[in-house]
Amino acid sequence: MTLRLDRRRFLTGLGLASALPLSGCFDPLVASDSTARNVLEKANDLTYRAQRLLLRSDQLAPEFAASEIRQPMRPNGTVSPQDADYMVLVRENFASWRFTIDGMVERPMRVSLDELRAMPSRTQITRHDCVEGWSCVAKWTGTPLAGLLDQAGVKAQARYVVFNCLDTMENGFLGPVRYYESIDLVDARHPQTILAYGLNDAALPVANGAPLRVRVERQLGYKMAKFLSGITLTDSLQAFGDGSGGYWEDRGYEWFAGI
Ligand SMILES: Nc1nc2c(c(=O)[nH]1)N[C@H]1C(S)=C(S)[C@@H](COP(=O)(O)O)O[C@H]1N2
Ligand SMILES: [Mo]
Repeated sequence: MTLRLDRRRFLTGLGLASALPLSGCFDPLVASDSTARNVLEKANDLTYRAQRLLLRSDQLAPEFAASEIRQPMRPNGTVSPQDADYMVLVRENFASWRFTIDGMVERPMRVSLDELRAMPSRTQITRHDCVEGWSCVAKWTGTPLAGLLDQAGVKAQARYVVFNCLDTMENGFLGPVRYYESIDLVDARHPQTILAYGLNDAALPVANGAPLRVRVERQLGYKMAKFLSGITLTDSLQAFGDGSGGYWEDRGYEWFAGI
């Protein structure tokens, strides 16, 4: 517990990323002073609450014409997980892969890729904006997360969906950890929030997160967890990673990355 807190404090001390919105997907190396950090944290909280007030909860992100699709979708972050269990799944074309829904649900679930493909689907052509400053328009096909949440029955006290991933991030002396992310239930139930298994009319390639990745169209790219193994419903993000709600958030990025 002490170790966890110390790690947390240390990482928070490094958390410059919110001051450098275009700084990209790398560990911030420069320490910021804590006054600046507090101001930034308040600003992030304000951004979140302001956007939640201003954005109707079902307001859609822009969708594009097929002629605007950029081929191929530029991959970023992990593009080829080297985890042994993932490599086995690739070899067998994800036949034994299962998507698990656990935590604060009435009915925990384990679903195969075929079962996900048989559920109601949505296709959308949207723009992916990476914090590094590049964008890419692509066509995504998947099943709305809201439908799965209804099947599992979200308990009243749940506030967040945590996305569990299969790729391990090497991050030096802090040791390897798996990528993870989280969103609130407003975004989880948004009509464009889909668990995508298709990209540009083909099966989702490994580079872009096979067999399944989430699309959260009103936020930045790092929220859109790839290589999913499942989701956990929770009322607190504290027990996951270093407690800030995502791999990059634990390294100083904003939890609410609205665009
Ligand atoms: N599991 C996992 N998900 C991830 C990442 C990652 O490294 N691992 N990178 C994130 C970042 S920073 C971006 S911009 C997008 C990239 O998605 P793409 O490879 O389809 O372009 O995935 C996000 N989701
Ligand atoms: Mo990104």
